[in-house]
Amino acid sequence: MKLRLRTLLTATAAAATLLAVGLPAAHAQGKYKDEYRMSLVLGTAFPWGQGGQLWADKVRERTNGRINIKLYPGTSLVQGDQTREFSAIRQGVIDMAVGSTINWSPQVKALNLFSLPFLFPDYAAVDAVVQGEAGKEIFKALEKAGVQPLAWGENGYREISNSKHAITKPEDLKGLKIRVVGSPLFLDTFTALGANPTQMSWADAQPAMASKAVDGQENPLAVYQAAKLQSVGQNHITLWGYMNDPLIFVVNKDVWNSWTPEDREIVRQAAIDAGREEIAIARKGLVEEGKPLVKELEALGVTVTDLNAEQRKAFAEATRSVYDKWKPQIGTNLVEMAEKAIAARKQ
Ligand code: X2X
Repeated sequence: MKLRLRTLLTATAAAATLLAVGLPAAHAQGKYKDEYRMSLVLGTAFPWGQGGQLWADKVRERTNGRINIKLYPGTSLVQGDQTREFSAIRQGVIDMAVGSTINWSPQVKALNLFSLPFLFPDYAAVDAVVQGEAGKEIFKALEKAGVQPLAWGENGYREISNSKHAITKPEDLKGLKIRVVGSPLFLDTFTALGANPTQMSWADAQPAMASKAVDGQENPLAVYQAAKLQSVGQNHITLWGYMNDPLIFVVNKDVWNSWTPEDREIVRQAAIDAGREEIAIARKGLVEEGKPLVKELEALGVTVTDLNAEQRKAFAEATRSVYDKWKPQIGTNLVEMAEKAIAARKQ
């Protein structure tokens, strides 16, 4: 009897061990949802939204429909409030997103790196940072903040436009009411330039331009073109390349953990592929000889001022105090990592 009980106990323990080994994976991989909600600020008329669509299509195709993603542009899952998007991803109101570093920078300090005025002289500098060590550090910061980062995309170099006059020197910005995204670094930059910055969401920005409640804004030329900002009086654009706004493909942590390792790998690779394609779309018309996109905007009657190196330097000098103030807040190590990658870039 004693022996039989022991045998039984041993067998039970063995079964329990087997279960325990098998269970974590089974537990972690929960039920798949019928639909996953992807948040975006800009829809498929823009490179940003096209990046989201490419990602969703590749995932659906490569998982044979196991993972079905629906796009929610206009940050509609957070009622258009871009700066609340990151918290909503973390909390699971949003399953996944292709988001701007600017919009998430209030929650993830490291993301302010990209808003440091005049850090990125050219696209090679952007690539050296996001695809290098600094990019990996930023992904670690995002993971620590509670989301799963997968790949980089790009909104683009943010150029300034306004309805009043051509801007060639910092003094030209004096007193201009400029709409900026809800991130404190932008208030510092535009205040340093003598402008009058005002924070509002993208949804509010367009009516504000139309009613002349604001004089200007800053966004990539591809955004200007698709949003037809010439039709809300933004007739002057200055190419100053003061910052580049990358996009990041992310997934909510619980959603990520609910997928099998194979599906996670499919979603990650699809994000990397979609990101690469999206970056090419975002740069289209700006990297070819003669910048065809600039020509297209000029053909609409828009004045495009391309700053020369010396003019650009005047803006960089006028905002140097902002760079110096924010460097320790972002993390001196991270900023120096980026500066070194930029200095060592292949051009
Ligand atoms: O609001 C903007 O300016 C936009 C669309 O570029 C971002 O979401 C950062």
